[in-house]
Amino acid sequence: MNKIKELWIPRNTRVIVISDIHGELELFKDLLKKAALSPEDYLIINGDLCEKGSNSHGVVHYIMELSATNPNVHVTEGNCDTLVEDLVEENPKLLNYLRTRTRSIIHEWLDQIGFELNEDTKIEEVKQCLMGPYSEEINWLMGLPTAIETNDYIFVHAGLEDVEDWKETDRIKAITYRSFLDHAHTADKYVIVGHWPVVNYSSEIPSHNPIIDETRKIIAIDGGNVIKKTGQLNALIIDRTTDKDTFSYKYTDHFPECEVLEDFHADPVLTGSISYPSYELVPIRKDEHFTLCEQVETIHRLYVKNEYIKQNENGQTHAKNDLSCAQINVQKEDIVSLVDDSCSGFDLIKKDGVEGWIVKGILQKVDQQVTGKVHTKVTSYV
Ligand SMILES: [Mn+2]
Repeated sequence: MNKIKELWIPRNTRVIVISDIHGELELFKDLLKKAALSPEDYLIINGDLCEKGSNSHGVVHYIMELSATNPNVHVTEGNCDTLVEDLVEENPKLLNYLRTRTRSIIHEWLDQIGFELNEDTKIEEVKQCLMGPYSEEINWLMGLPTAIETNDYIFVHAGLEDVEDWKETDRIKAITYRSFLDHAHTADKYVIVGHWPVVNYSSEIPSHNPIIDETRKIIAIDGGNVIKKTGQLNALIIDRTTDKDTFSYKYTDHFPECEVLEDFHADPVLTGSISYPSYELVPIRKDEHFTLCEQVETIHRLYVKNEYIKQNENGQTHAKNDLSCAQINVQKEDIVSLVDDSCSGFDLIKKDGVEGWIVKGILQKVDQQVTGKVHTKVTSYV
């Protein structure tokens, strides 16, 4: 890759890292409030600002503003942000992409200028009508670095190749690498990536929280926002004190918050999760609320919530979705997010980014205005 930006980040400062915003402007703004971003903090946006969510243009604009007005805001490119390159290079494949995806920054731009795509539209026409009004955004996106190297960290959207000099990593691989935590790299610094939802790495109770792997020197932060039904937008917070760095995180999602009214003790037999693409199941025993199943691909035995099991026309049994098969402990006065209260006997919740079932009837919705879900005072950005 040849677009590597060098950056020196001093000690006694905070670094906030957010990736994979995917057009979710309101979640992003809420997250900056939750992380209490101040102008002295460094803010790194680690790729995939646009596509898949409802307001890609809004996110790109907001971050362009932030980086123009604060020298501590830095952005890397993600695979979804390179779409504008296909436009500029008049790649006809972009039209196929636009015909199958409804949510794209290109669709938003075309809507804004009242241009309708039809079967005869040529890529040259699309380019011609967008380059005038949106040249500033297009040039900004195309100028983003692939990686940012600081004194202690490397920020890159998806990963690095395991080659002698990490800077030789192929640019496309750097922004599309799958499952980077299962690989290795040769850099002598922590590599911080997004792109691959961390819940895909969960083996027991599914968690959407950042994973810090001290041995491999990798931090994976993609909470699966937009991509996973139960995902979230994560902010990794690096506190740089005089002698060491410590890590913490905050997240936002679209689920309503509830207060727990009494303790619930999870049945430890109910653990594990189902995730794409291992949906095929063989039912063994059906109980009132859960069915003991064998997951065909992994031969794991899992208790799957009855409402999430379906049969296809060939009589095969499948899970409907990615899903937690775990129960989790909660205590009176915990604040949790309610993911699904439509099933019998149990509600699906997230507690501190971890997803599982608790018995029905012990949650009370929190009035978010009154309790001040987002209570942190923010100084300059939002
Ligand atoms: Mn990506």
